Amino acid sequence: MNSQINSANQYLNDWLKQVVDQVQPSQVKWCDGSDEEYDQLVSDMVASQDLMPLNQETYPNCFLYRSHPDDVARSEHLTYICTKEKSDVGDNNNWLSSQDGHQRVDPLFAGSMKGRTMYVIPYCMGPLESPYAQFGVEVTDSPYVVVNMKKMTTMGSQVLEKINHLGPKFVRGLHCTGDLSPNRRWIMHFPEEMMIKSFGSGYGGNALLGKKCHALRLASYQAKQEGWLAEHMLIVGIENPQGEKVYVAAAFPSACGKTNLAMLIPPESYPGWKIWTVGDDIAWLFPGDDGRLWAINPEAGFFGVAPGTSEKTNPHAFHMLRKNTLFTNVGLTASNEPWWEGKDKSSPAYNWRGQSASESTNSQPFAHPNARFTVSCAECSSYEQQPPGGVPISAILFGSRRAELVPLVFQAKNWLEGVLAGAAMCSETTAAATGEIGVLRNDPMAMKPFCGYNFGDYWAHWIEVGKKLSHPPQIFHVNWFRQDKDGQFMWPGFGENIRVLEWVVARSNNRLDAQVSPLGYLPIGSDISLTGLDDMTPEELARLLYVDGAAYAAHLENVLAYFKKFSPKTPSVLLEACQAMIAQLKS
Ligand code: GTP
Ligand code: SPV
Ligand code: MN
Repeated sequence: MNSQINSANQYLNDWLKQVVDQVQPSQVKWCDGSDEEYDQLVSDMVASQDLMPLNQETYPNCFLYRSHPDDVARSEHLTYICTKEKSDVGDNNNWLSSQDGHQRVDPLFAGSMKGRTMYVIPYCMGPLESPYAQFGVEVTDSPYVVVNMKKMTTMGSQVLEKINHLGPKFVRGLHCTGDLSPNRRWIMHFPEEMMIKSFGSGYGGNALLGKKCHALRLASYQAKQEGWLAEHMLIVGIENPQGEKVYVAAAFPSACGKTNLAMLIPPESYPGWKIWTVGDDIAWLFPGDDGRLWAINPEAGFFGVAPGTSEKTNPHAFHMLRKNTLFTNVGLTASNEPWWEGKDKSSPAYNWRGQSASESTNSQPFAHPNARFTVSCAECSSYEQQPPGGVPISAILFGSRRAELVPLVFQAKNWLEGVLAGAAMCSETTAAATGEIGVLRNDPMAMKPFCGYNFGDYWAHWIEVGKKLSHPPQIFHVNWFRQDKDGQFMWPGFGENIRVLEWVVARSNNRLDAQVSPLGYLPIGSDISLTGLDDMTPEELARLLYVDGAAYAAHLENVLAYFKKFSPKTPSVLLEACQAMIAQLKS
C-alpha cells in the first residue's frame, strides 16, 4: 500500500504513510478531480444505493443522499480546538491540549478503514492562481465527501502539482465515517500543526474539511498571525443603473440569509440594479497596499439550505438546482423530484428519511430543516468569476436573526463601533447545528462556531486590521427578521433587501445624509425606498427602524458581561466603546 504513496512532496508522503498504517485501508485512491472520476463515483454510489438518482428528465444529473438520521448538522459540542495553551483558544471553543486531542481520537482511527477505500483529495481553497489561495489534502473513506469536495473546492491533479512544491505548508485533514454514533464523533482541530481529525460524521461542515474546519477555524488562526481575516461572510457585487459596482461582504449566522442575499434579484421597482454573486458563506479579507480591504471567496461551490428556496425567494438558486446538483436530506415527490418546505405547489410523497406520506408523522417536515444542496458556483447565473487578487470591499454588514429589538439597519460611526456592532451580535439558533432551535445566543461576527482562537484576541485583531486601512469599508448592522405582535416578519426580505443595500451603497459612497443616534447612523425614513412595496406603509418602516434605547442598553449590558468573560484579552477600547454606548442610550 505504501508504494502508492509516491507524490513529489516528502512531507505529504510521510503523513500519508502514517495515516495508512493507522487506518489500514484496503486500497488508496488518489483523486484526480476529473469529471470521469466524479461520474464513476456517482454511479458506484447509485449501485450501492448510497445515492438515489432523481428524475433525470426534470433534474438531469441530480442525486439525493440521505444521511444517517443522527448526522444531519454540525455537532458544535463535539468540535474542539487543540493547542498547547488553553488561553489561546478561549471559552468560545471547546479545548483540549494537542496531546489529549490526539489521544482521544487516534484509537478511533486505528484500523477504521479496513476493507474500505481511502481517498486522497488534494484541494485548493481560492482561485488556483491567487496569491491568497491555500492548500490542503483531505483523506477520507467517504465517496460522498469526495463528490461534494469536487463541487465545493478546486481539487485533483492540478492542485497536487502545486502541493508538490509547497513543502510542509498545506493542511492535513483526516476524515473517517466510523459508525456515525454521536458517542464516537469528534471534530478536532490542531491549528499549530495545520491538522484536522474528524471522526464519526459524514455531514457537511463536519466532514467537508476544506469548508468550516480549514477555511474558517484553521484559517482564522493563521489570519491572526499574518494580519488578515477569515470570516463567515458572503461577498456580492452591487451594480446600480448607472453601471457602478461596489462590493459588500456580509456576516450572518448559519441559516440566516447569506446564500439568499448573495443571489438577490431586485424587484421590478428596481430596474437596472443587479447583484453579482462572488461567494455565499466564507470570505478571506486582506488589507491591500492601497489601504482598502480586498476579499476572496475560498470556495468553488455552494452548500446551501434547501428549505425556503423558491422561484420567489431565490430564483437564481432555484434554477441552478435543476441540474448537476447533489441534494442531502430533502423529501421526494411521487415523480421523484426533490421536495422541501416552501419550494412550490408540488406535494411530497416521501420525507427525508424515505418514509411515505402516510407513514410519516403529521406536523414533521418532509425535508430536514437543514436539508442542503451542493452545486458548483459555475451553475449560478449571477456568479462572478473572481479575479485572483480578489475584489475591494466598500461595506461590511453584520446581521442577526432577531425577532425583537434590533432595527432593520444602522451604520456604525467608525471602525471601532463597527467592530462593537459585530462583536455584540446575538442571534437565534437554527437547524444548521444540532441542539435547540430559536435560542438567543451571543454569536460575535457570526463566528461563534468557527473562530479558531480566543474571542478576546479576535476582537483585538479586528481592531488592528482596521488600523491598516486608510479606506476602510463602512460597517452596517441589519436584521431581516424583526417580527410583529402576531409573530409575522415585518420586513418582506429576500429581493426587497435591495432597498437596504441601496442605502448602504449610498452611505458608503458618502452620498446621503442620515440621522445620528447612539447606535450609529439611521436612515432618514424616506431614504429607504418603498416604491412598489404596496403593502408597507411609512409607519411600518418607522417601526422597523425604531430603537428602544432602554431595551437596547439592557442588551448591551449583557454583551458587556459577555465581553468581560474574555478579559484580560478583550481590548479595553471595545469595553469602553460599549460602556459609552450604553450611557448614551440611557440618557
Ligand atoms: P448557512 O449556509 O447555514 O451558512 O446559511 P445562510 O446564511 O446562507 O442562510 P440562507 O440564505 O440559506 O437562508 C436560511 C433560511 O433563511 C432560508 O430558509 C431562507 O428562506 C431564510 N431567509 C433568507 N433570507 C431571508 C430574508 O430576507 N427574510 C426572511 N424572512 N427569511 C430569509
Ligand atoms: C453553516 O452551518 O454555516 C453552513 C453549513 O454553511 S456547514 O457546511 O455544515 O457548516
Ligand atoms: Mn455557513
